[in-house]
This record gives sequence, C-alpha cells and structure tokens, in this order.
Amino acid sequence: MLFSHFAGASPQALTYFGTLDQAEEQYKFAFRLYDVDGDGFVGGTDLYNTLSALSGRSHSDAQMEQVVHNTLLHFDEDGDNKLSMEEFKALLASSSL
Ligand SMILES: [Ca+2]
Ligand SMILES: [Ca+2]
Repeated sequence: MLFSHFAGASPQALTYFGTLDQAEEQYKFAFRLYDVDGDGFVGGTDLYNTLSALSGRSHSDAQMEQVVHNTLLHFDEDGDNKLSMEEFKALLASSSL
C-alpha cells in the first residue's frame, strides 16, 4: 500500500529504511501490546496482565509477581516503577519476550 512512496528510491535505500522501520514498528507494536491501560508506560500491572495472558496462566500468581518484580528491578532505570519506551526497548533487546 505504501510502496508507491519508494518508487524512486534505490533498492539499497529501500532495504535500509525498510529494516529501520520494521524494528521501530515492532517495538511500538510490542509496547502497545504491553501497555494495557494505554497510559504510555508499561507498569507493573501492565506487565502482570500481559505476561499472564502470554503464559496462558501456566505460572502461579506468586511466580508472575516475581517475574514482574525482577523485570522492573532490572529495566526501570529511572526508578519510577514503570517502563518507558526506552526502558522497554532494553527489555525487548535483552530477552525473547
Ligand atoms: Ca500502562
Ligand atoms: Ca522507568
């Protein structure tokens, strides 16, 4: 649908921008997926709800809370107890979530 925009670009440029765009879009998509309440941050409740849904409730509540706690401990760099887009990117880059 958007290919007409790139009609004049060289194949190399097209690949370059395509890759950049895709990575950024994947981050944004994942961020929106995790930010359940849509406040622009992935907080503990967001993480808990998303991870519970993704794991199909194969983990106990206590296990899930531990995972959320550890995730915030490692990736919440500014200590506001929620993950910004930048902090969330670090999480994605370091894990298979
Ligand atoms: Ca949120
Ligand atoms: Ca934070």
